[in-house]
Amino acid sequence: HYSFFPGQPSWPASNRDLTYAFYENLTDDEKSVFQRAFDRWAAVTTLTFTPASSFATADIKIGFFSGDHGDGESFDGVLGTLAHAFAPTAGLFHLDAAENWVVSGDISTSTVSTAVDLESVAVHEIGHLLGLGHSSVAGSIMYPTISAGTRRTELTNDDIQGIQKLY
Ligand code: TQI
Ligand code: ZN
Ligand code: ZN
Repeated sequence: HYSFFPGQPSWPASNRDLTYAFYENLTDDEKSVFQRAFDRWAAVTTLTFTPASSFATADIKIGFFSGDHGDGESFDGVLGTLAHAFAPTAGLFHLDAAENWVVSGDISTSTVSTAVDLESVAVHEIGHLLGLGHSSVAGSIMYPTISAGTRRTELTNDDIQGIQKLY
């Protein structure tokens, strides 16, 4: 079953058209992975996600960081922690720059044993950004573990029921 953060924080009804921006320049392929991940949640809620006109005013800030990057949650190199995102309305989504991120193409044919599918992680972390905690339903987007080398990007009924309680 789905869960929420303590106190069930969510984005307020006055701000359901959320904007996002990146700490650094990303390739168009990378940017489209994040937009696709946002679109999956937008499809089942009243939320919208649009690139921000300026970084400073963005609701959601996304970037790649290494090791200790100043928020008390250090990254740990290849595998282990892949990414983290904070509960609403912090809007911070950080990815471990040390991972062998698969941006496009088929992770199941990757020859890199430590490959991690960027879109799968993005869909999961956006769930956290929007207020979902972990789910006990194996195979759901918000299940806390994923098998290495797999892709998991489709919301399940459990993810949809959870997010629709919030939005
Ligand atoms: N990062 C953890 C996660 O996002 C960080 C974390 C642990 C966390 N407990 C939390 C974040 C509670 C919010 C609330 O779950 S991770 C997966 C999965 C990670 C793991 O790097 O371990 C995915 C990131 F589910 F596949 F194991 C993304 Cl998809
Ligand atoms: Zn961080
Ligand atoms: Zn998680």
